[in-house]
Amino acid sequence: MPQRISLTQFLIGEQRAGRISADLRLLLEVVARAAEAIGATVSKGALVGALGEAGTENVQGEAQKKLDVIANEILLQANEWGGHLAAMASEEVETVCQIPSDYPKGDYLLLFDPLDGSSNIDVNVTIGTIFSVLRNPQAKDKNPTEADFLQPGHNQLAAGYATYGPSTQLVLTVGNGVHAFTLDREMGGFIYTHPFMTVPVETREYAINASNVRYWEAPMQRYIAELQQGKDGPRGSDFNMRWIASMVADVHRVLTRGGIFMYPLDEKCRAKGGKLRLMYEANPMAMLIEQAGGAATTGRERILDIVPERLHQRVPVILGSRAEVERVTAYHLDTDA
Ligand code: AHM
Ligand code: MG
Repeated sequence: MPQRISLTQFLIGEQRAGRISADLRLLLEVVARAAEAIGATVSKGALVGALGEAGTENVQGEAQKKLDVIANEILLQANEWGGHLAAMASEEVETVCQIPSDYPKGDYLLLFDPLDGSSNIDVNVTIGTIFSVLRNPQAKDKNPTEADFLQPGHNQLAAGYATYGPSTQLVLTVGNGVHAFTLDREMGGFIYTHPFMTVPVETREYAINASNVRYWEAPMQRYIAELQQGKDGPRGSDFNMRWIASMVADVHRVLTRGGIFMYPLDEKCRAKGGKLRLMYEANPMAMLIEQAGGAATTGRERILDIVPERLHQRVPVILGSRAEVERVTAYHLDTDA
């Protein structure tokens, strides 16, 4: 039998290679343990009363599901006492989540979407947790402010997600490729199963919520119309479409077998800047995709170069196989010119 490498062993290797500090290793272990706990609750579902509405709204005016609230609590509680974090930020919380004063503070800022794909919770379809790690630019004795979080995505020290699907997987980058780990539900703990994941440059598969077609901008309408014409159109080839409506699950497919994932700007979300959130959805996914050899843009600029203005800022997202992302970007730049 091949030797099983645990997440802990992998992270110790990264630490010995000088790619992560001891505190960042602890942080990633704690996030993994929180994901394990969230995954356990997700898999029990109705048995533990975890499905359905929470009856509350988050800061973005979205109705919260019970699992949004549970996952957020698990992540906050798991990460507040270890001494590795300066502060946290969550999709479910309006402003910075400070470390309680009884605990020591560390050098890192952790951002997360505790439960991504909320619309899929009650229908037993894959959902996940997305996270991003930044360095705290402030002195340790100060409480970080929102401004300390507003760093471009290329500053991320680590990024990843967990998927709660047929198996629970943790997908991670610390800037040296993308690595995935599968949870051993019986023995406990994540096992290293997918080293150096790569996104093929070419693809014949795309993911977009096509019900928004009439709200898209012209370059996006042109791109999708060409794909839909398949063999008979200018691309001369048939394309396949998938849309799970859980970004984690759609991006996981792109990381596994290639593809292009798009939540572009449209007339419905223009006032907000887009649908997906920059700091805890777009940035970590963009870092993963770039680390796997793919590309990630808004259609007009590289996602990782955006200087954030707000914690909950939204952006258009186009990511995946490089050749297709470059084509979509070229269509946008053509139209703008
Ligand atoms: P959420 O974080 O509240 O679940 O929202 C983000 C999700 C993404 O996972 C997914 O790509 C998108 O929203 C789906 O949107 P739509 O329902 O418009 O297709
Ligand atoms: Mg989300």
